Amino acid sequence: MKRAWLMLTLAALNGIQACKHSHDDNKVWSEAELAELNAKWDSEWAFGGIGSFAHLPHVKCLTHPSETFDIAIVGAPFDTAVTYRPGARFGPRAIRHASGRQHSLRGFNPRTNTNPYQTWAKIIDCGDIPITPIDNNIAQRQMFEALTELGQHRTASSLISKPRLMVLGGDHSLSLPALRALNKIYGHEIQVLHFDAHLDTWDPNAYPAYWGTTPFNHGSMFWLANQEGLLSNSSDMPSVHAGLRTRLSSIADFEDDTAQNWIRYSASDIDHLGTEGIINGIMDALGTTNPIYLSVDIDVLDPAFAPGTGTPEPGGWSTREFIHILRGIEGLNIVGADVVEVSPVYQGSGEETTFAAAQVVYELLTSMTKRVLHKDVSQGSLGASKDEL
Ligand SMILES: *[C@@H]1O[C@H](CO)[C@@H](O)[C@H](O)[C@H]1NC(C)=O
Ligand SMILES: [Mn+2]
Repeated sequence: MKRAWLMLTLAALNGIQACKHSHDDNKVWSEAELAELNAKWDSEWAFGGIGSFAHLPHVKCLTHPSETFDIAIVGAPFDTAVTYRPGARFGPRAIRHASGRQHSLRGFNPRTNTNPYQTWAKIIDCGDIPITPIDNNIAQRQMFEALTELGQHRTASSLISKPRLMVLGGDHSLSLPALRALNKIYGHEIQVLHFDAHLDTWDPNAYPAYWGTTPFNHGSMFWLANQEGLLSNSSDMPSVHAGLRTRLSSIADFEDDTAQNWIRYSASDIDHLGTEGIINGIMDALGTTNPIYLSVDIDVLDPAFAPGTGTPEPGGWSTREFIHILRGIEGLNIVGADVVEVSPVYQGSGEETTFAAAQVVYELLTSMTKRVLHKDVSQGSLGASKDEL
């Protein structure tokens, strides 16, 4: 008996000793030990990790109001305002997935000689706005309130006074709550640069309306934005569409669009103006100081390059041509941007659409971070005021 008891006791003691190999709650980890853990385990392969955009740190910023950042990646998985193929609610996840090969350690962009993930700007992935797929009135409020909140977080850098928002859509209607949020944050109307096959300035009242109209949809949000006074009406502060090629109801659609203070570049303008002509036209219209909201509907690309979208239109730009144009407009003062209408279920198994969308985001982040660096160098000051409205 005694012997058995002794053995049990020894076994128990052994057990206690074995426990010593697991973490002691009171252990204080030295800097060196933590550094070693980081060196061993902190890296992520392109195909690994939980799946934030470009492996950036993820914080649920909406529940962490004191989190600081200079650029927030935020998903708006919403697609119940579309008129044709749905599915863009799956866009943010799929774009993040495709962004896996972007990494701060391999993010250097030779066109600017900068790595957008290693500049003055703290870029984080704020996650998704939880948006109801059931009720678009509630959905609009959720997007507006969330983007207003995010756009008022404190910045990490003193180079800018308000953080930039980079929204992953989602259908295109989300640009309206985004513009409302910017209007609330800056207290001023704004200009939009809009890449799209479609105008999206359609007056919802111009259509048969026996059953009533639903102005909040992905083809009328810029019409609503104009009605609400969110966009500038002044002729020296127009907004610009580029990449257009949609069929119209009649030429009156263009007249309505012009009356809403838009300038238009069609997809085929690239054939006679070239990418440089389009770039110059955009820069002449928008300048380098006015705050700009940049909205990229992925259907601006030809369906050969981006079939994963809700309303594809043949005859668009190639991904390479579009990226060249984006690089040419890097001088714009982009205060917010979106990449929308990415509907992964319709893309090919090579995931070309989401790779294109992730690359567009990377180019925009490059331009947003390079611009302030450049301003810093050229003006020799870190003043934020010129960068704001
Ligand atoms: C621009 O014009 C529209 C239509 O007349 C109007 O509703 C809107 O408030 C105007 N915007 C501004 C900023 O004044
Ligand atoms: Mn659109």
